[in-house]
Amino acid sequence: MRLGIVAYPGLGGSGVVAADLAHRLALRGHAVVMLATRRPFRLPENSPVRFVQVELPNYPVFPGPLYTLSLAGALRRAAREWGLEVIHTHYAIPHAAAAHLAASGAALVHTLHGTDVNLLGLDPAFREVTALALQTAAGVSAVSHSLAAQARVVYGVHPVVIPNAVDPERFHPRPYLKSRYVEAGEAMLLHASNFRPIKRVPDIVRAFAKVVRRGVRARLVLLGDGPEKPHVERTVRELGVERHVTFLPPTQHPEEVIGAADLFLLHSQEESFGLAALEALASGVPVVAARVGGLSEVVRDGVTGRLVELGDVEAQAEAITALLTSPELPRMRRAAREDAVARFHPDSVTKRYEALYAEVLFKA
Ligand code: GMT
Repeated sequence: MRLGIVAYPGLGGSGVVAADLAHRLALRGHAVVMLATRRPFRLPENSPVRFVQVELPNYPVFPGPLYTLSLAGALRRAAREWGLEVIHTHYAIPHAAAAHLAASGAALVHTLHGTDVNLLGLDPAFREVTALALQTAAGVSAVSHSLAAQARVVYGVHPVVIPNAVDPERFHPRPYLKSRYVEAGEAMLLHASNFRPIKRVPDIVRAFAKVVRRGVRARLVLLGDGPEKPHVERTVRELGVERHVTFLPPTQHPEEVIGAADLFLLHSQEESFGLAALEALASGVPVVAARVGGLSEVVRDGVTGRLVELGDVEAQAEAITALLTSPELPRMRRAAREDAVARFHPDSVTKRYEALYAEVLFKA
């Protein structure tokens, strides 16, 4: 097939999912063009995917760069030049509307990722036009059942659920790297994200401080960067746990940090899927997280991790302490990896997207 894939190129999960998918599809023999404002950081240098840069021309008469319009133009040109049969966008706002506007003749498939439904999708500035684009598309998918249910309410569409995938060859246990990050005898607790307010990273620091106060020897490694980082640093200082916390900048090789951890922590306000949690599970690292959105579809409570109520920092601290001291931890680590590999293997997920493309082309 000749496929065009659209995504945000940054650190966000939707861009990672799109770039990984584009690369796997190209390796399976499809002609794949990826369109974004810059080369997605997760697209390998030697990838057979062709990259087309979406320019952002700005003129004094505009209130700002017109991303939607330039993307629509780039899609129309790419569809003509490469004979695209399917255009597949990741993150609906504004990608679904831009693809609709391009009227390129390719079948349109849109994958919903999270805040494009339950946050920005609620904004009257975006909702109606995005709903129109989704309702008239050939196919819509969502990364979890929880998000699909929200999309039915917000946009009046019935997405097929295709979960995100994790590469088990890349994300696997790496306990031999633990000494890079923590001292001997310390447990390594990891959180990785883009430090946006929705991630509630200060709550993770609060739970961690309670764990330390219980006398557990542990280090919290915070991997990533984003707007909330100053707030997180302040919380670390206020709780007096500076000596026990390490900040790491974003890396091209998160697998080397994730695979070394003992537990992965999340306390997001909303999480349609939780790609980082899945990467942890595949790395044999159980997850302790707030029970929100699609996380209960990724983490099996009591089997591959523990889920606590949102905002219950005390319960999260208790769950962390109990797991670190439990003889069950090695069994949970094995279960985490086995479950991630069995349910979220890239081969099966890629085949599900191929089946969706085949279905929309058949209907066209
Ligand atoms: O929706 C967002 O907030 C951004 C998006 C992204 O681009 O990172 O994240 C969402 O998509 C990821 C990939 O499908 C999911 O793993 C994240 O759970 C989801 N984020 C939220 O729902 C907050």
